[in-house]
Amino acid sequence: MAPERLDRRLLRRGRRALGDVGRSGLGDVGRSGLGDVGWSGRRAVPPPSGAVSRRSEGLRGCGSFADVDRAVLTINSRVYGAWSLRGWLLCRFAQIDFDVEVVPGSDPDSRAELLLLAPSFLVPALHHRSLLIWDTLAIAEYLHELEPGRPLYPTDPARRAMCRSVSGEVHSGFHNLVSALPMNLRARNEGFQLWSGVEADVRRIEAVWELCLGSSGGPYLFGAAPTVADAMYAPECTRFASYDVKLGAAAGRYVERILATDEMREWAAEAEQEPEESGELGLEFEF
Ligand SMILES: N[C@@H](CCC(=O)N[C@@H](CS)C(=O)NCC(=O)O)C(=O)O
Repeated sequence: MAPERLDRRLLRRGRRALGDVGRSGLGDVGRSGLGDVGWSGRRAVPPPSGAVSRRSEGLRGCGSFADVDRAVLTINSRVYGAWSLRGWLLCRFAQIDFDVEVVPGSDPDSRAELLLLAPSFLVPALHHRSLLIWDTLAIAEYLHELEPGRPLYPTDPARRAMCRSVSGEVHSGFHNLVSALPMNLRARNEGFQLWSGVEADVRRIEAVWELCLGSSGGPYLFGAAPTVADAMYAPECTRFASYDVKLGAAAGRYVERILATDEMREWAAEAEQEPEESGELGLEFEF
């Protein structure tokens, strides 16, 4: 979209959204004009009573959001969004009450607007109380510290350190796997050929799982309850199933177990309802 067209849209939306902000009781309205615009275009209309309102300036500072009790997790796609899935699982595993807002990554208008409003915008992002928390591991740490229904890390310090280590590996690595096998819950690629770089990532993931399951006894990576590590590796389970990746017995059982959890079934069922149009990007990128 041409920048000037986008500017005009934002100005129009800004004028409408300023009214919304007033209605939602945020106060301190209109200081910076566009800086106070509602977060996504879909919030340009007055939100229903009790709905969440946000301000884009909050993305540059954690404390300037409407104070809401019920958290809102922003994701981009249930079919293609590996990071979205991780963030959603963390919220489910932590047993918090939350709503989901989907901002489709394939819609050029909404992408352009999000980037213009907040260049660092990434999903998942969790809005809870007056905070916006982005980056999946930051969300994990936040939820863990919240002392929710269920702790997200093992209680034993040594096992907690290991859980953080293997979760960090997903966060910073497996680039070959991510680019060659994008998460796509609609894909079924029988006999998919892996190149050696992907093969190395797959074998490393298998080794991590075997180590964790061997020392914890399973069924989850760190024992009886799911932790951050299970959320981080869940998209890899879907990839291995989608791309027909051959695994050893323990890793294969782990994939089946994760895909059969209530949480993954619920996610997959909702993914089936997702409109087809977000497909283009999913073929090439993980998002
Ligand atoms: N390290 C980030 C990765 C998040 C990420 O890359 N998110 C993608 C989509 S899943 C994103 O928002 N990309 C920017 C964009 O699509 O505009 C995290 O842990 O949350």
